[in-house]
Amino acid sequence: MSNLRWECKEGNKELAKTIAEDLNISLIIAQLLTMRGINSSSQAKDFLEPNLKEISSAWQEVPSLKKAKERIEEGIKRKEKILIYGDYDLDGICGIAVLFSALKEKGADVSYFVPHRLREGYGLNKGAILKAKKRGFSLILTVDCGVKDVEEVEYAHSLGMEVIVTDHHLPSSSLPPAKVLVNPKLKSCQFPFSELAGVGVAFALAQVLLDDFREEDLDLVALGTVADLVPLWGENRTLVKEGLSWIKKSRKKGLQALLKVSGLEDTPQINADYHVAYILAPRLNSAGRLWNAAYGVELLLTADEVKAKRIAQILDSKNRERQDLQEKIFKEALKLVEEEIDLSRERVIVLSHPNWHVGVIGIVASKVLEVYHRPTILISTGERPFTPSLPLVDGVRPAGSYSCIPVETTRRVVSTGGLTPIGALAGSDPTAKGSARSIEGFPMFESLSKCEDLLLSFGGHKLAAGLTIKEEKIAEFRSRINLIAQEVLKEEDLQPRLSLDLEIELGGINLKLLKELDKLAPYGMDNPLPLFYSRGLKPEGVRLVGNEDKHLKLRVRKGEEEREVIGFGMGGRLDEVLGSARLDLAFSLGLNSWGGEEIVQLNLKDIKGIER
Ligand SMILES: [Mn+2]
Repeated sequence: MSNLRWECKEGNKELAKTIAEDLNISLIIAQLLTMRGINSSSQAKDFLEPNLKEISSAWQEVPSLKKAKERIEEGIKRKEKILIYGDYDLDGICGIAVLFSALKEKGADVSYFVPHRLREGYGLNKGAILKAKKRGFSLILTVDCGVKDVEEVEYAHSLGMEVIVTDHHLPSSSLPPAKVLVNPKLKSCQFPFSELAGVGVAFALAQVLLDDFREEDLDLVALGTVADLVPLWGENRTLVKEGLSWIKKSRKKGLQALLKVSGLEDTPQINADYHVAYILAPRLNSAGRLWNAAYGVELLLTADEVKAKRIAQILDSKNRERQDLQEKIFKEALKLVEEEIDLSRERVIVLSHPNWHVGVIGIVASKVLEVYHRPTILISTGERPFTPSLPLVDGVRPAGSYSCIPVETTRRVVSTGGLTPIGALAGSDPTAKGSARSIEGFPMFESLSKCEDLLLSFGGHKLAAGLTIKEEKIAEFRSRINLIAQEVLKEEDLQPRLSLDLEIELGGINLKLLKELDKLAPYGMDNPLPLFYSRGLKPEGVRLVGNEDKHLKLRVRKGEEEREVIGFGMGGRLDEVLGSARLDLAFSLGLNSWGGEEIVQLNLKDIKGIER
């Protein structure tokens, strides 16, 4: 039985009619546009026909970008050693790669550095800055981080270095005293669009720096922007739409190798919501999660085919390792919920466990949230396994990076295994690290703010956040955040919902519609894949297909019309379908091509059966 509450939107039919007539598009497309916040024909036109040229000329006029360019050019002239200091997630590593190759092209003496996710954590840190100073760097250029690192930027200054911060995160009340601050979220920076990802900001700087719009680097902009879950609107949509088409024709050896190892070599067009989000991004991110993100950067930069192939293979196997680890922690978490949590009393799930891998607890928290549909916070305590940032693995060494292990730790090899000859290091740490995911109705960052006195640090936004806490404070934190939830969260907030766009009759579902829908892609944050529903359908030819009968396949009929339906991973709902005389289905539309024939297929999202 479906426990999802279907929420059907209305859209603005009058407006949709006008837009459809003005732009000569179908009413369905126009309706979907109004549901995505479009409220005029000209907005609809901008959305459907993104314009790269406009973006690039607008960036040339951004004062902070011009200032950054001046400082970098000065550094190149003076033969300064420049360090690009970026974040370890995909947004960060794509941004590093874009700026690194731009600076190389300008003839700069440039290296890059990515902090170790588990040992050093997010953002600038003093240990790494000191190492950079000792190695003779005098200019640090951040990517996707730095806007909150007031103390660290001051520290760099005290050592006689200068910092250019490029970031897209929301600044706190005090800004770092950087030489130049480039952040579209800052009004003073005068960006035309405030929602760029870190790689978008890096790309903007690169093109101002080079006086050239390097379209071939839009492949990296697309990857980072989609993975960072920024809204796929405005400039982001334009960059991603163009960038996706560059991924397949990329001349970057690393991307070619990654496509091959991911089985996407023969896919004609890479899409955002599946190929990037579920196949490419997790592989590229696995380096930073379980290993060292510098290898991700290296893959994106290398011109060496053999090396590219090798790193791509390692990332692929790291990704599998990550999946196994994630699965193991997920099972442990579900067991803990059953044993320790009274769901009728506690609306926020707070679990802690020693040795949970901090690189994956965020993903597991979202999976637990999906099961119970309530805010979930997973905390790893005590000795945590982490992999070292050794610069040489399997004969591959990131050439443009410099290795930096700022914090001396007592090392103890606790396990070996996997493809690479590295064991996990363990250092005991009194600080427990947590990852939080939330639902609509419980703004996580705000709620954590109310627990500030119990936390060592926290950061994030409405739906996702990270925190550190002393182990002995966890119990108190758990009861406090649940008290907050008692006030804030309503019973109905805990009911999982499925947000649907439009009701459609089977007769309206055809290849022409599918082609038209393509105009709305790329799908992602704030521009979801359109979901439809149809009512009173008669099921026919119901069967299970695929590995372990995982998937549900059937035909549905209403009157003269009949369509194919596939429910990926919905094999468990077989009895429900068999026991129903009529079905209401929620679905997206996809293409199924076999034997040279193309048909539209309904990709099932949910079923509501009407019993026999
Ligand atoms: Mn980012």
